[in-house]
Amino acid sequence: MPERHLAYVGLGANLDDPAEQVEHALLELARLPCSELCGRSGLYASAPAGYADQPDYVNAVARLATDLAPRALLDALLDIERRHGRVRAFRNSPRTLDLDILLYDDLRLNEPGLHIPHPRMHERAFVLLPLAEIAPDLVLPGHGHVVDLLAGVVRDSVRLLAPLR
Ligand code: PH2
Ligand code: MG
Ligand code: MG
Repeated sequence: MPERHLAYVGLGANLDDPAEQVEHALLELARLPCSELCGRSGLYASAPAGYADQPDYVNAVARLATDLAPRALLDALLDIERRHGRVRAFRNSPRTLDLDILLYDDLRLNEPGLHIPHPRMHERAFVLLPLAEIAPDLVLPGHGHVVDLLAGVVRDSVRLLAPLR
């Protein structure tokens, strides 16, 4: 039997009803083959990082138990993005849906198109806040505890939009 892995996925959207895009993507993550959605954060509203002239984002983080290898998981996430009409116009351009593998067990991987941990997650409040909500004790390989990282980032542009009930 294949081994189960624990992966964290970052979700982001800022076009075409972003909250709905993210909620629907969470349903699709729950339907991934050989995988189980075993945690999710609430929805967070955040100011755009990297390219300012675009709408605010909705962000969330999901936890997956999965038998999929990192590359197979990435392909499945790109498929979901395509189904949401994702268009890649330029770096950090607005999007209907972005799904990023943040962490995969304690793996460190750098391959074309696949960098784990996600190279900028440790400095992004819109990732760290939802991640700390569902996994406060988590350690990012090479960077330390989520809660410590969170203490070092500016987080006033991120707010909880829709807590889980
Ligand atoms: N994603 C980016 C660039 N900037 N800003 C926010 N607030 N949220 C995001 O998900 C985001 C971003 C590139 O993936
Ligand atoms: Mg991203
Ligand atoms: Mg991405």
